[in-house]
Amino acid sequence: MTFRTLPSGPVAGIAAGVLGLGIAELIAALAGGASPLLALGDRVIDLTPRWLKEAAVATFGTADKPILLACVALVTLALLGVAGALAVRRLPLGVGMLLILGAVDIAALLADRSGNGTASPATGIVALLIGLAVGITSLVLLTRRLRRHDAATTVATTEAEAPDGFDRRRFLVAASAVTAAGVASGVGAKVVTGRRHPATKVAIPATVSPAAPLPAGAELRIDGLTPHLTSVDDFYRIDIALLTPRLDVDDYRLKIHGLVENPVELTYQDLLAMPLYERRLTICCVSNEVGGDLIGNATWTGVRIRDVLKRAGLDPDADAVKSTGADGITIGTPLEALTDGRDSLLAIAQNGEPLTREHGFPVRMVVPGLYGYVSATKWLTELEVTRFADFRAYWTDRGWSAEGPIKTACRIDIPGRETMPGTVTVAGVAWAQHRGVSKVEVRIDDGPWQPAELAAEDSIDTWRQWTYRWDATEGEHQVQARAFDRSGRPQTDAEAPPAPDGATGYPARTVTVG
Ligand SMILES: Nc1nc2c(c(=O)[nH]1)N[C@H]1C(S)=C(S)[C@@H](COP(=O)(O)O)O[C@H]1N2
Ligand SMILES: [Mo]
Repeated sequence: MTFRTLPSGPVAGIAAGVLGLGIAELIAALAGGASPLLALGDRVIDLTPRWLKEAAVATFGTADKPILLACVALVTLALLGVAGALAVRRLPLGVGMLLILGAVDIAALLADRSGNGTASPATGIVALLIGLAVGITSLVLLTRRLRRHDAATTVATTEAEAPDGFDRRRFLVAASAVTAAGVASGVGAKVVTGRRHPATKVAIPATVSPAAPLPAGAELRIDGLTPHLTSVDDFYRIDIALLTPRLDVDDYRLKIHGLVENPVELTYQDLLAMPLYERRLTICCVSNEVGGDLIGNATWTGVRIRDVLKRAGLDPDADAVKSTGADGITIGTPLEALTDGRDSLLAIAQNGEPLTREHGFPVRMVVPGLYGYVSATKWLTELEVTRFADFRAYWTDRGWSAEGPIKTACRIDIPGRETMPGTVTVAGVAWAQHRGVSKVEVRIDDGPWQPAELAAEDSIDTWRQWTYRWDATEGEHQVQARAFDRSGRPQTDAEAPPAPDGATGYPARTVTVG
């Protein structure tokens, strides 16, 4: 089917819809409203069942969001096409369909969690209503001649079937112009939002407590082995933000409220003026599969969360902190993990540089020993001191455990699936955050478990490299590993998926030697 033979009804529907959406986006952007399109995308993310989300992440990795947006766009275009086809037959049907699509988007805007920090859902709804009016008007006008002769030809779709007085060329010119105007408005909206949030340069003041120097022997420098420190570029990224929030340090506010003696509001400057601590911490995603790479170790600089909570004064009844990110996420963290003396930080820098937007600029939480979904809130805007019994967080609402201590685990980095016979270096990383790794063992096929050599311990809050010399003989072999924490407990061999509180099982690799 070429453009010339495209059925006119759907073409009219799509053109009118694109213009309506483009206008809605542009008005929302100019007036500081929430984006109707992104609200829809957010809603789809939030309503996606867990199994489908896991399958999507497994298949597409971190490209899951662009792919989701493309799917939402395709489905929307298809529905607009149907609206156009209906409008040719009976106008009220086509208009009704646009109204239904508009209502769905209004519902999404009302439920919107993101608003990208500052955007107003109400303004987004007004923008959408104006866009809807423009879209309906365009649909009426574009299909007018197609409908006028409806009686003569029941379904006017292609040129051959077109009614008298219908100039297909003129129609296509009009439809293209309408579509182009819609696309131009959408591009304009993007430019406006980009302008409003210029990247801000910030300088990180000196810390009162720099990270301890890395012990000699903590970095084994083995080819193919994960480095002890993860660069920001290589650091995994997981979040529900369709559009990475852009927060401005000049109007940044962190609210601390709830079960406190006096609620506090801190600016970015207030945070910078507090004592800054620098620590290496390994953070990990609960969705990490056995052997997976959703884990990274960085140097974080920030304010201690307990110092901030002390300013507000804690109510003894509290047992949790519910934190909120500008993408609308809510995360529940045991109060104990924030006050028991471990290095829980409101981080402002990663590896010595201000946080990148992807990793939570300007302020995020990092908590030793807890999976990210219960502790590592990025784009942090709010800390509510509360009780676990009194709230549900984003992920706990979706079936994940309310508490998420990181499970003892390890990963085999090398060798790959094929190697030469002889002495082969087996190596990887092991972690048991806030308990510490005391031992890693390796097993070849059904042989005995053998101790691996451990790199020097950086701290109990970071992962630890390990290595093992294997006399590999020709053939196919299975290499397995397991880690022990400082209490002497090995990681469990019971295989479990990531949901609801972290995957378990020994990492294993089949290696062909020859
Ligand atoms: N605002 C916000 N913070 C968030 C999330 C999120 O979706 N939104 N995801 C959490 C999860 S599940 C993890 S594993 C870590 C990942 O942090 P990173 O992307 O910097 O590696 O961020 C946590 N903080
Ligand atoms: Mo995560």
